[in-house]
Amino acid sequence: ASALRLAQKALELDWIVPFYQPKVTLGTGAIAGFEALLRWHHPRLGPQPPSALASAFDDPRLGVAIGERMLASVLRDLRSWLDTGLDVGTIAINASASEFLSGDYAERVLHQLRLAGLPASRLEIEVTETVLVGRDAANVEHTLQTLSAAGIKIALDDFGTGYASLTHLNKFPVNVLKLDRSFVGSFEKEPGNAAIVQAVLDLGRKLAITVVAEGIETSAQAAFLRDHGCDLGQGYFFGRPMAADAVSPFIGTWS
Ligand code: G
Ligand code: G
Ligand code: NA
Repeated sequence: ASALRLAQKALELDWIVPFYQPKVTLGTGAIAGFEALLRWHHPRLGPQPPSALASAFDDPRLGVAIGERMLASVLRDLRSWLDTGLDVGTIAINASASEFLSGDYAERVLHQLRLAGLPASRLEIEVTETVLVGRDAANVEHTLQTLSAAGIKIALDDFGTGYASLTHLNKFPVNVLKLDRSFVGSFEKEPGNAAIVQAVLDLGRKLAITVVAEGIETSAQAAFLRDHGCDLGQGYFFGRPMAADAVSPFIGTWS
């Protein structure tokens, strides 16, 4: 209940802001894009992680309202970056289950893109595999196909932590797998996890799906993943989630 009240307040007072975390092409070191991550801006305490709001993501009304606010802010930021000639690559946003299954999610995203005058190819949508499992399959399929046909990339988030995901890779238009950070953080100590990482990378290669490793914190992890054919990396080693106004300076000092 308190998460719902907080979410309501954050929406009313315009406390919801996207932070941006870089994704890096491991082979070249170039910035490939950013993931937008929700922060709520407490007037005294500053930017807060989304955990206190998490149960509001699942609320049919608030989940959709929060997602719409995030998308609008992200598209506004993207518009201003492109207008100033800054190449930020592809921007990924997270869709909660309540948003994704709301029935007209794809149409609303495409509508906002058109209003902002932005090409769909700039946008990637991250969904967890639990969003795709055991629900209204026709609805999921329609939403994925509509987004995909428009040129928006679909990423499967937290890959490897759910179940039944392999069937979804063939059934649905998935462009990106995000290898969960629980594997990335532990493969050096647990050989079993190194094997899982390798298996996911092989799978990605065979299905022509881009693999992003999440939670890279050390240069050794980045090197291992690069040497084993992982396309992209994300994590504190490359950069923490940052406010929109820090993105241009970050890109400026990167190369
Ligand atoms: O940013 P942080 O590391 O604290 O994110 C914690 C969790 O919240 C992650 O699983 C992330 O996917 C989720 N999350 C972050 N931003 C959003 C958002 O805008 N929408 C949804 N649905 N989930 C988000
Ligand atoms: O599941 P998703 O990819 O949306 O999760 C993103 C979450 O992971 C955010 O909360 C973000 O702050 C966090 N995160 C990003 N990079 C790292 C990292 O290198 N280490 C850890 N522990 N968390 C990270
Ligand atoms: Na995500």
